[in-house]
Amino acid sequence: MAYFEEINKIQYEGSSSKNPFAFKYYNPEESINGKKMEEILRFSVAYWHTFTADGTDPFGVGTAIRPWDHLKGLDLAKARVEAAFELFEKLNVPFFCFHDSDIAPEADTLKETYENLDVITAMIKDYMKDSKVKLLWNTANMFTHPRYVHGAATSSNADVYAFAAAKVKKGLEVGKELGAENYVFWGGREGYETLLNTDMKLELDNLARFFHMAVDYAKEIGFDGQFLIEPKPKEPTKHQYDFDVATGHAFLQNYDLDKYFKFNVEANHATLAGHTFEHELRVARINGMLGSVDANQGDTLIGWDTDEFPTDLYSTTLAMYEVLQNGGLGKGGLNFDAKVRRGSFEAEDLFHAHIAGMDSFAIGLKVAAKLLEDRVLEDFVADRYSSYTEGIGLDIVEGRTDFHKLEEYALQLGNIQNRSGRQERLKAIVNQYLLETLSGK
Ligand code: XLS
Ligand code: CA
Ligand code: CA
Repeated sequence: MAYFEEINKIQYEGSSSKNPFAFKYYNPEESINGKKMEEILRFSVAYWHTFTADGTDPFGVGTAIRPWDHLKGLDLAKARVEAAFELFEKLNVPFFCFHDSDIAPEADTLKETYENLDVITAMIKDYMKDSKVKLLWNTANMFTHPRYVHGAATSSNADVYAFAAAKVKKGLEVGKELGAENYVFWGGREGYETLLNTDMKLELDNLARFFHMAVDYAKEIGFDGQFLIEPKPKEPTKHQYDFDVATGHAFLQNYDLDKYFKFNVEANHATLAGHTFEHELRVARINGMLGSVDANQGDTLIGWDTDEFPTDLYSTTLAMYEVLQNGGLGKGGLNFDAKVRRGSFEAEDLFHAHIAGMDSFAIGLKVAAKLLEDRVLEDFVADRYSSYTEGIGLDIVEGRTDFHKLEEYALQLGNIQNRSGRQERLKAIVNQYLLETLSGK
């Protein structure tokens, strides 16, 4: 059965196309620096936003109209798998991601929940056999059910901790079964509301123990996916332990976990942490910790995690600049952790949204590749720091100085001369590259 009958396979038609169901910039076969666009961008559909969510927001019930609305329980779960593979094929997206509870209903007991998961995992595995679509990552939902009221791996209740461990154990088994390239930990309830009732040290120690046990179990069963932590500063918890990449990195280093993990960086979580998307990507990249990306965007006028489809070309350009400088994303990808707006409630909006996101990242990729090819920012930055390539600067970076030598040098300095940072000029150049790419030059 087809769920999106009216919609045919989305093709690349070029920037002059007026067809709403066509890519204008995303051309999977196009070669950028000797690699196919498709291989660099590694797009992924987020199962929860596209097949499970219904448009509910903190003030209103769902608005989405979906062809599977009349179904319930496992029948509903199965219909979603069918619809998902239809959408993946039609959009020509190579990856998808899910939480355990997105694909199969949670039952009253853990054992029954496992049984539901087994049924749907087998079905997904079957669909994957006839498709080139792969699982970018899976994860465990350890935030929706009331048992996680005080957290999961940081809960004050050891029974909850054990339950969460069982969920992740099963998740790794499912990931292995489906050949997941990564496994994600996002700690939405791993944090605290007030220090008055919180043993922060015990919670952090327990979280680290949890991660070590996950690493051990992955080794035990031969799961070779990459482990990713997804930082977020707040929402739903007031203070989340994986606040941002820098905080998460310090945690991983503290507990001797940094060799087993990388980061899944989400644009909207960067915004909530008071950073730009490119800042978070840069911090991950320069520390060798950039694993994967949740490609969405936030809204500075709404204070929560709006998970919008990415359409800001400036942001996709600067993001792809980091990705290219990273030498690509390896096992990671660009996962659209993004939802259609509540007012975009028709099924075809799911296609418009993904097309917009894919085209926006394709443009970002092209502009970033051109900027890098012409060494626009590289040459400027290299020149800006040229004082470290000779004289006292070279002595500093090569470790030949101490405070005595630097003082001696400083005392004989006359008037210190600085040079302009040229921020406005650089922004104008980025705009020029963007507009040239858009006009097909
Ligand atoms: C929520 C997070 C979540 C993770 C996966 O804000 O983005 O969806 O990506 O649990
Ligand atoms: Ca996310
Ligand atoms: Ca989010």
